[in-house]
Amino acid sequence: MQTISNQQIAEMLREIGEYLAMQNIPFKPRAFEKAALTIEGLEEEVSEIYKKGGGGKDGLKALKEIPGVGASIAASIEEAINTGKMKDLERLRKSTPVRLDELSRIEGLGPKSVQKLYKALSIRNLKDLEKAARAGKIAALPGFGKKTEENILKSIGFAATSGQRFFIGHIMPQIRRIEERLRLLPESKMVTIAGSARRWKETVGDADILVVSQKPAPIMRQFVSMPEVVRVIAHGDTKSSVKVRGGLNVDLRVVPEESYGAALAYFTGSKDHNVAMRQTAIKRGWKLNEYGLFKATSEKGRAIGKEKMIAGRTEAELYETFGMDYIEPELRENTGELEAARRHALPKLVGYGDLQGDLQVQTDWTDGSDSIESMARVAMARGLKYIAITDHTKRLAMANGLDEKRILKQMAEIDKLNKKFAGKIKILKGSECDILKDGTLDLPDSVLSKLDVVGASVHSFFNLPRTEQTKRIARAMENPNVDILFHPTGRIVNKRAPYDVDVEELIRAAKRTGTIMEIDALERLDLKDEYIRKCVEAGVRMSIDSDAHSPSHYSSIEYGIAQARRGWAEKKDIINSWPVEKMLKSLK
Ligand code: DGT
Ligand code: CA
Ligand code: CA
Ligand code: ZN
Repeated sequence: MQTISNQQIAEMLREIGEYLAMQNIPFKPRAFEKAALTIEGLEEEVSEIYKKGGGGKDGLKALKEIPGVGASIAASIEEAINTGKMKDLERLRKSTPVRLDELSRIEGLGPKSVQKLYKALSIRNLKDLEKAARAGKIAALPGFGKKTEENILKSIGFAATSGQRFFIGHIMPQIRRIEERLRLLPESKMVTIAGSARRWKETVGDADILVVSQKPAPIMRQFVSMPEVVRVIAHGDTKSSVKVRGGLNVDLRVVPEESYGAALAYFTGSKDHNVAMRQTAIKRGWKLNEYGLFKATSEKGRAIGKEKMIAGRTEAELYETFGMDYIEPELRENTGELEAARRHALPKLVGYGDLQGDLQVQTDWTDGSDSIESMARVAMARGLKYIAITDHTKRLAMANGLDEKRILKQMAEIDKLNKKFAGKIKILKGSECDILKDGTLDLPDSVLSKLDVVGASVHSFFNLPRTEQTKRIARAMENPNVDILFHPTGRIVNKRAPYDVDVEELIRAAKRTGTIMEIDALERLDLKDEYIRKCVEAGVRMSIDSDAHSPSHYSSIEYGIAQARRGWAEKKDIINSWPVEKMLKSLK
């Protein structure tokens, strides 16, 4: 049986939903989108859920227990697990000769505009689209215009340059499964993910895995014959390389235990960090490589051509021999971490278990999949002490955004739930309030002032000129009711470039106004690491939020924390690592 990833299943479901939306079928598209949202965030593989359920009829039943998955979607998922395909999707693809998977990656092109483009200009794929845009044909279409055409061309450029690397949030589960597979082999003594994935870089080019073993041959054999392997690129004695389903390349190295630390340091990188470490070694007359740290031995001051290994069994030992503190992988980018380690001045990074709350959570009051209560229960089960319910506001009509009346109703419901959950989890009243074009907000201050946590965010006018965009957002931050600037730059990793904005000016505005800057973990990683570090340096505080639209999305928190660590953030910088009272007091 092939193993199909959650991501692949989610993409298929989403594509079906988009085809249905193109045909103007009501409600159903939303159901597919919701199921896709849930599945891509699940920690357990759907194929495992099916298998564990017993496959067949019982497996199908297990699938139906996944929230948002009804009988017909479950049947499609079962098909995908068994055959790698969904008949409904194949049929839709055939009957609509448009490459929706390609075209809907272009920012601003929804299923309906794709259909218009097909009818008017016979645009079927990205190539057609680019040609038409370059010829100025799209600008001439009613409802499109010059601006849209420019954006399409910009977006095509972005898609072309960002396609080759994998978003860490999508690829990490697959890398971990391979790691787990290798760990189960009796010949492997230790297994560690290295490379950019260990550094939690936002995108990963290929996966690097290190195994300690005295018997590399059987490990190599089993590695190249894993079920997910689609191509063996190299099969050596201690080094192999494969391509797995979904397109990721995985490099495996087997090393002896005495070189483990040196090998891990080397293959963790980054390359720039390694080069700087090696130069430090050379300055001291040592030699550093993936086998260890060596010193030339001498007799009576003359080198005798032999080298003595002085460190390399563990990374800690390696850094210690250099007189440095241990450098966490997230910091190894040669951006000052070596000096800081020498001066014993490295930050004490916020830890993966340090978050007590989540300040951006959506529910079925708007475009989330689940009720406030079930989002709270799942948060509780994950060990969170508080969450802020931050549904969208009315300008986002597509997401059924809340107006004044509905948000007041929601607040009353939260009061009720808080009585029920007293002492277990605190539900905060919040909002993800739209920032309008002029920097004013989508809800009146009289309502915002009643909430515990107000996040403000940009969901429109992405293409304002830089100074105007910056002013607009800064104006929203000046509002005394705005506590957090949600996803400050609007980017989505690998999918959407940030809007043109002066982030340093926003950081200054945050400092001046006491606004918290968000690290939005779900798909966005916005702020990104370099801006997080600027916030840390400026003394601007941040929150790390899941932006969950379904319970499974809480798992994104891990990637948000990783990004914060890459930005040198400590607990003191992250307000939702604090107890709820202290966190609330720190808001405006
Ligand atoms: P990626 O795969 O592009 O996301 O980034 P990495 O960092 O995983 O890079 P990769 O897979 O090419 O190599 C893994 C590690 O091996 C890298 O982080 C550092 C080390 N490495 C690779 N090539 C070199 C090199 O030419 N010099 C040094 N010093 N280290 C290297
Ligand atoms: Ca790599
Ligand atoms: Ca590699
Ligand atoms: Zn949003």
